[in-house]
Amino acid sequence: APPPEETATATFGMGCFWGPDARFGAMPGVARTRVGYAGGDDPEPSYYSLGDHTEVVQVEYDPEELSYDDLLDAFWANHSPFSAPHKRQYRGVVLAHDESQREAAAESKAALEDRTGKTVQTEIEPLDGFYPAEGYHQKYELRSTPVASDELESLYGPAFVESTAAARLNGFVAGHGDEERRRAVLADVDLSPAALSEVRRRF
Ligand code: MHO
Repeated sequence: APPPEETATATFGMGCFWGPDARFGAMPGVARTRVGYAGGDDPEPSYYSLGDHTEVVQVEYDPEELSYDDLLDAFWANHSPFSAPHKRQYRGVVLAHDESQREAAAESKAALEDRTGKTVQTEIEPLDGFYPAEGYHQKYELRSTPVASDELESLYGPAFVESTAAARLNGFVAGHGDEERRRAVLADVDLSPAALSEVRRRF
C-alpha cells in the first residue's frame, strides 16, 4: 500500500526506545517511525552524552486510519506510568506537538488516575526539538535479521529506516503484529527468499 499523503506525528518517551520503535512500527496506520532524543535543553545529545534528554520514539501515522487516542492507549499500556524513572533517559513522557495533543494526553492521564486511584508519574510537555539517534539505534530489532536489513538498505538506501516496510518488519521480528498482517506485508516487500525465511524464523 502507498504511504498516506498526509501524516500526523506523535512523540513519546517510554523507556529504552528500541521496544516502542518495534511496537508502533507493527501497528496498521503507522507510516514511519524513528528514535531519538528529546525533552531536554542540551544542544547536541548523543547516546553516550545524553545531557538532560530522554530516549523517545517518533511515530508518523495516517490520521484516517489511526487516531492520536489509539496511540495514547498503546503508550499507556507499554511503559510504567506509576513508577518514578531511575534515570531521566528512561522517563515516561508525552511530548505534545500541539495543544490538541496536549489536551488529549492530559485527559487520558487523568482518566488513568481515576480508574486506578494511583498517581501517574508520566509527564506531559510540549515538544521542543527532536534529535535523531545514531543509525545503529534505528530499527534496532530489524538489525538482528541482517540479511533482510541489508537488503532493505540496498533497496531504499540509507533512508531505509524511514520506510514503512522497515517499520513493519522491525515490529514483526520483535514479535508484534498478527499472522495475517505479516503475510500481507511479506507478500508485498521485495526481499529474497533467504531474507524472507530469516525474518519468518522469528515468529
Ligand atoms: N542498556 C539497555 C537499553 C538500551 S536502550 C537503547 C540495553 O543495552 O539493553 O537504552
